[in-house]
Amino acid sequence: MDEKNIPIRTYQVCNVLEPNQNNWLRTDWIPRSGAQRVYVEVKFTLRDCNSLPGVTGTCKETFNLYYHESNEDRESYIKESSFIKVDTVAADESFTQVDVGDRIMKLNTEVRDVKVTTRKGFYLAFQDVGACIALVSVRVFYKTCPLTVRNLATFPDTITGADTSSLVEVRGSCVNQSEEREEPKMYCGADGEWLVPIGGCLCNPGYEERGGACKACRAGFYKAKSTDPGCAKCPPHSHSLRDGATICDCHAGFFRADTDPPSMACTQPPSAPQQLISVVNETSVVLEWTPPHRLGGRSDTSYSLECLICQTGSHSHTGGRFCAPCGSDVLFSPGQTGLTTTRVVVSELRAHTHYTFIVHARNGVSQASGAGAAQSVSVSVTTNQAAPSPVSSIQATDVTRHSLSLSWQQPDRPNGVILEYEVKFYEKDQRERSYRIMRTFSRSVDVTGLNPLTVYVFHVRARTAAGYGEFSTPFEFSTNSDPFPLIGEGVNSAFLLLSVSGVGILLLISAAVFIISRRRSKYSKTKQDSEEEKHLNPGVKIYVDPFTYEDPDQAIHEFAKEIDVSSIHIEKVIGMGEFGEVCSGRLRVQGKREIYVAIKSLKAGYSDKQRRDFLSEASIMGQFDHPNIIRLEGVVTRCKPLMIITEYMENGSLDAFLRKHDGQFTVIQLVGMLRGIASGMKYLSDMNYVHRDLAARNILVNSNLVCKVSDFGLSRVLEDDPEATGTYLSPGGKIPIRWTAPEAIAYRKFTTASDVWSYGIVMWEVVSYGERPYWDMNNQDVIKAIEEGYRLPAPMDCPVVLHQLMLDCWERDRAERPTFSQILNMLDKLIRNPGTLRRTGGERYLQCTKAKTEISSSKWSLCEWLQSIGLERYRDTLAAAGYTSLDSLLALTHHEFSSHSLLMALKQTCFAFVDCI
Ligand code: ACK
Repeated sequence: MDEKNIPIRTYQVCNVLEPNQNNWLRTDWIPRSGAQRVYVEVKFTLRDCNSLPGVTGTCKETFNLYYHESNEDRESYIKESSFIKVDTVAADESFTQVDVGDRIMKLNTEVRDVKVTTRKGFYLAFQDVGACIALVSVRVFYKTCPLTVRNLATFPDTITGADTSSLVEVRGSCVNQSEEREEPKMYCGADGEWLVPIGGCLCNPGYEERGGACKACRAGFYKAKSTDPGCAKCPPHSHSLRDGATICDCHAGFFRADTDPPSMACTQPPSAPQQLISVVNETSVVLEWTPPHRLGGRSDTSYSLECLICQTGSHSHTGGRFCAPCGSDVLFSPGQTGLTTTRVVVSELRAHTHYTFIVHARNGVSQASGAGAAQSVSVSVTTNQAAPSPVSSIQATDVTRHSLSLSWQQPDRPNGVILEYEVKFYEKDQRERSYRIMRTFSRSVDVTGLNPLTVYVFHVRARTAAGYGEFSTPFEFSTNSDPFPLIGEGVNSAFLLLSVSGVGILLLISAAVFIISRRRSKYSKTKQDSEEEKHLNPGVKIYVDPFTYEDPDQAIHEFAKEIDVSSIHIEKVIGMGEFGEVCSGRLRVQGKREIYVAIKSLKAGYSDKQRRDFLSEASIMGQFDHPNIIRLEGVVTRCKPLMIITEYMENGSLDAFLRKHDGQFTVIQLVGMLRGIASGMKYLSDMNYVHRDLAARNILVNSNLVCKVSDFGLSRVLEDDPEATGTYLSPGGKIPIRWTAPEAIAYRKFTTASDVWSYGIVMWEVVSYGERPYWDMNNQDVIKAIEEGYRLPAPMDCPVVLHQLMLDCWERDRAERPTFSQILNMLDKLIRNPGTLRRTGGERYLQCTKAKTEISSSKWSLCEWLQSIGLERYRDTLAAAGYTSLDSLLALTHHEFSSHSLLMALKQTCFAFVDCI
C-alpha cells in the first residue's frame, strides 16, 4: 500500500536472518538520448534492523546502486563485475511515515547522478546485501536548460554538460526581423539554469522590440537604424502611411536635404532676403540686407550674389534694360557665394555704370525643392565717377647719358576720358627728397636733363575729370655713359635743384596754412545762418515762404498740382493729424501707374486761418524735390474736404518704427538711415529752409528703410506738436524743448545750426531705438542740465564716432556745430570704413562697476572717479555746486540727489551711479 492506502507493486527482499546475501535486480537498457549525466531517483522503504528481533549481525540497512554502459539494448547476461558502483544508498532521516495496517512504513527518496558518456545507453542495477527492503519506484532523467529568448536571440532547449561544474556554451540565433549586434551567447549550467547572456540582437530598421519579438512600427512612426531605441513619432511636417517605416515622407511642399537625419523635421527653402540696401562709393557698392522673413525651419541659410551689368535699352529684362553678367574682375568681399553674413562689399566696378545686384537666399533644401527666383531680392545702382586705376607698366627706350624715352599703357580702368598723365621721377639715391614732375597728353614722354650712369625711379599716374588716380608702382631705369645724342643738355642739375626747392617751399607754406586753419575749428568755420551769402550765390534755389503771398491760393497753385478727387481711392485711416484724419489709399493719374499715397484732410468747420495753415504745408513741400524729403503728389482744393496727397511711407514714423524693431538693425543700417536724414536736411538747408521741428517722430520710413523728412508748415512748430510746450518763455509760441538748441529756446534764434542741434538729438533717438531724449527728466531740468554743460550720453553700443558727432551737434556756440554737408561727408566716410564704427563706449559702463568697488574702499578722489567713468568734464560744475570730494557725494540723501538736475543727469549717464554712491 502506498501513502494513500492504494496497493502498489514493489520489488522486495528481506533475507535478514541469512548471512552473505547478494541479491541483484537489474533494469532494462535505458537509451542515453544525448544526455551526459543522468539522475536516478529511487523511492524505497527499509526496515529498521532494531525492529526485527534476533537478526543481529546479519541484518543490513543499505543497498548498492550500480550502472553499466552499453550500446546493446538487449544484453541477456551482464557479469556483476562489469557494473560500476554509483553509491551505497542508506535510508534517509527524512523518510515519510506511512501507516500500513498496524505498521508504520517510512518511504525514502534518494537521488544519485552519474556520468554516462561512452555508450548509447546503460543499465542500472540494485544489489541487496541483507537488508529488508522494498523498491517502490525508480525514475531516471536528465536536465536541460529550456528554450528561451534573451536579448532578442533564441536559445534552444539544451542538455546540460557531463560534469556538475561544466557549462555548455550555446550560441543564440536572432529572432525574426532582427540582426546581430554582438554574437549572442549564453552558458547552460549543470543544474539546467541559464547563466547571464552575452551579446544579442537588435530589431531591424522599421521594427522595435515588443515582448521579446520585433514588431513593425505603426503608421505615423518610424525607426531609421537598428540601434535606435524604438519607433519614434514622425518629425514635424512628415508622415508614414504604412507599418514598418524606416523614414517618414515629407508633407507636400516640405523637403529633406541629403544630409538631414531622418529625425529632423522636414523643412522649406527660405523666403527672399529683405530690406536690401546699397551704398555706392565711387566704383564700389556696399550691399546689406536682412535675413529672410521665413527661414523654412532651418539654420543653414546662405546667400549668393548675382551681379549684372546693365545698359538702358528697349529689352524687357530687368525693367527695360539689357543686362549681362559682370566680368570676373569684379571683387566681392567676403565672397560672392556661400555667404553666411548679410553684407558684401562689391568693388572694382566700372565708373558711371548701371548694375543690378540680385541676392539669393538658399538653404539645405533649396536644391531638393527646385526653388528658384522667388527667393531673391534685387537692387539696381549706378556707380559714380572714379579716378583712373594706376598705370601698370612703364618701358624706357633711347637711353643715353642724359635722357631716356618713357612709354606706358593706358590704365586697365580709366573710368573716363584721360585728360593727362603725370610722370614723377627722382634719383634713386635721393629717394623722394627731391623729385621732378612732367605732364603729357600722350602715353610717352622724353625725359632729359638726367645725370649719367644714375638710377632713376619713375611713377606715372593718369587724370580724368574725376581727378588723379594713384601713381604706378616704382619703375627703375639707369642712364648710361653713351654721349650720343645729348638731348636736353641745357637743362642742368642746378635748374633741377631750383625747381625742386621751389616745390618744397610751396609745400611748406600750404602745410602751414592747413595746420592753422585746422587749429581754428574742427569743422571749417561755418556760416550757419548767412542767408545773405546764399542769396548772392547764383544757381541755388531758395525756398519761398508761402506767407509772403497775399493770396494763399496763389501760392498753393504755384507749388502744388491740383488733383481730381476721382483719381483718389481712399483705403483706410492710418492716424490723426493736426487738421484731421490721415488716410492711406491709391492715386491713379492718367498716363502714370497707380501709386500708394497718404492723404491728409482738413476736417469740416475750419477757420480761414486753419485753411491757410493746412495748405501752407503743401506750398512748402511742393517746392522740394529730393529723395529724402517727403514728396508732394498734389492737393485737392476744388472740393471738400481739402486734401494733401503725399507719397506713402509704409513703415510710418521713425520713432515708432525703431521702438517696434528694437535692436534689430546693424550699425550700418542705422547710419544709412541717419545719412538719408542728413542728406534731406542738407537739401533743406541749401534751400534756406529751417525746419524747426526736426525729430524722429517727424521722419517717415518707407519699405526700403529710406528715411524722409516730413512735417512742414510754419505754425505747426508753435501749435500742433504735442512735444512743443508753451509754458516756458516763448511769447511767440511753443517749442519742443528736448529737440531744440538753447539759443532757439532762449531767444527764438532758429537757424540751420539749430536744426543741426535737433539732428544730433535725432541721431541719439535713432541709435537708442526710439528712446525718449533725457528720459523722464522734466523740461525745466533738461534746460538747466544743458545750461550746466550736461549732454546726452552715448546710447548702448553706440560707436564712439557717432556719439562724438552728436556732441559736436550740441556745441553751445552754434558756429562751432558742423554743417549738414559736413555731417553728410562724415557719415559717408563711416559707411565706407565700417571698421571705425566698431569701437563703442561700452567699456565705460564696465568702469562704472569697477568704480563701485574702488569707491567703497575709499581709494579714489572725486576727480579720479569722474575720470574713470569718462565724465571728468563735469568736475568743475560739481565743484561749483559744492561737491569736491567723494564723501560729499556719499553724504547726499536720495532726495537731495534727485533734486539736483546735474546729478540727475549724471545718474542717467551712468546707470551704476546710484549704486556707486
Ligand atoms: O507713425 P505713423 O504711422 O506715421 O502715424 C502718423 C500718422 O500718419 C499721423 O501723422 C502717419 N503718416 C503721415 N504721413 C504719412 C505718409 N506719407 N505715409 C505713411 N504714413 C504717414 C504717421
